Amino acid sequence: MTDDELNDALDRAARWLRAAKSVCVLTGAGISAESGVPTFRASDGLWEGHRIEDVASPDGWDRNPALVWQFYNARRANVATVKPNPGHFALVALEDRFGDNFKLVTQNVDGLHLQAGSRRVLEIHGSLRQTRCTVCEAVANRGLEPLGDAPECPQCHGRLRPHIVWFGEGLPDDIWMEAMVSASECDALLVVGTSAVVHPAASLIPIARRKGATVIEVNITRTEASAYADIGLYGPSGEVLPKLLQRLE
Ligand code: BV8
Repeated sequence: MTDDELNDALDRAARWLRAAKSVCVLTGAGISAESGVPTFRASDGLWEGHRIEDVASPDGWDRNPALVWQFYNARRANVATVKPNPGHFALVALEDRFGDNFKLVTQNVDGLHLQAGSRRVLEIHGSLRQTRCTVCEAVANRGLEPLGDAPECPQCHGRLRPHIVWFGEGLPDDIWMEAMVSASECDALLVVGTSAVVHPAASLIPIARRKGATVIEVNITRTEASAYADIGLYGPSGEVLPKLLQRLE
């Protein structure tokens, strides 16, 4: 996208956002790329030669729970070394502008939105910081401390698993319902750094569009979401989102 095309698209996006009463944002791995968190696409969906669906799934867990913990401990260790980037902070400023008429729905489990200061956040796929006991179901926030590849529940000594939604698992009903309500009631939906391939998260885009929301895509390339986008802002979100907020201010 040329600078002129981007500037024109930024002007149009800012106009829509100024007219909007409520805003919903859907983010994916791309918003954390500039912080140093690998995306799923970038690794061709592979981790150490394993298809991510194989380590991030109930079957993978049943087959080899230690391997699954190695996968998540590697990501926890990576996230412990990174910081939110200007893209995350721009969304904090957007939230300040819309207050309770704002919701940030993220597919990311890295916790960088909360770390940046976002408050109205729905982590629909869970968080790397949380564990769940496979026996007593206790959910605990363990931060990013190293956990080893067979951590036990401090209460019942049951085996702990990451409190994360794996492929083949349903999203928590309450969080998913809140996400669908936000997408169906917003005037503008920002779709940032997602390939929009994974469901049901990707279905929030046509839901918002069908309800008349303006869809604004921010990505370094076109995606499955582009067909629903009224405006495409193609560039790194860490550069494009601050420019969008500047235009709003
Ligand atoms: C379920 C947690 C049933 C784990 C994740 C309908 C159609 C097709 C398939 C399905 C369907 N319904 C269900 C399925 C199956 C499956 C699915 O969607 N498969 C896909 C692969 C086709 N869905 C499920 O299994 C879901 N569960 O259906 O259960 C059920 C229902 C009820 C009751 C019981 C059971 C669960 C899905 C959630 C799985 N968990 N994460 C973990 O993280 O380890 S999904 C995980 O992958 C992420 O959270 C995220 O959602 C997804 C990755 O997508 P992105 O975040 O978009 O990342 P990606 O790398 O793909 O793209 C990055 C983008 O950023 C790119 O576009 C790139 O261009 C851009 N980018 C890069 N750099 C930048 C940038 N953009 C801007 N700036 C930059 N600098």
